[in-house]
Amino acid sequence: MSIITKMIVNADAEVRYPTPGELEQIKLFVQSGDRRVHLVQALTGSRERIIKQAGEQLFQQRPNLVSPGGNAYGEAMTATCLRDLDYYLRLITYSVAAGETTPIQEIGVVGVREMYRSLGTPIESVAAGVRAMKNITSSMMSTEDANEVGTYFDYLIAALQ
Ligand SMILES: CCC1=C(C)/C(=C/C2=NC(=C\c3[nH]c(/C=C4\NC(=O)[C@H](C)[C@H]4CC)c(C)c3CCC(=O)O)/C(CCC(=O)O)=C2C)NC1=O
Repeated sequence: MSIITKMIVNADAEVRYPTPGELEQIKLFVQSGDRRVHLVQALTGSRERIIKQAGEQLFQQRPNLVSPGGNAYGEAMTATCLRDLDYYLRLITYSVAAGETTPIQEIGVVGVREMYRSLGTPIESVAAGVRAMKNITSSMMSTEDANEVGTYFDYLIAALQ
């Protein structure tokens, strides 16, 4: 839920007008809008590079994944693995835009353990792939931008441990 939707739901549940504190939060959210849009554009514009390099790093660190018997072995499975990284980077852009972790949580985290277990995909290696995306992204950005985006990567990495 966005911060504005949340404010409306909370206020309406108590049949009251928005509080000064809620309005202050909305003001901060609006003021940070240009920044968030700029970060989403940076991530979106570099998505192919981020995913390609993260895949290379992951398979270099964990060659078993792409060896016979590995979950990402063979062209189609490797492509599906990179697609999952793309899915997660996309969810990160949603969360950066919304200024909160809810999109990552609701779309990409709920039930993910069971899902990867049933696919035989080692979830800690998915986390390693996301960590590689974080490092590549950080190296392309200012420290301030990298810190802001980094909080969403960290949230996702922790959820995939
Ligand atoms: C946006 C939310 C969302 C997520 C997260 C998602 C993940 C997701 N990954 C899948 C498969 C897969 N995911 C991987 C991923 C990997 N294997 C590895 O060894 C690596 C560690 C890793 C890449 C980093 C692979 C190889 C498959 C195919 C497994 C198979 O078909 O046996 C599948 C099964 C169906 C399909 O193939 O599309 C789903 C649903 N789908 C979604 O809608």
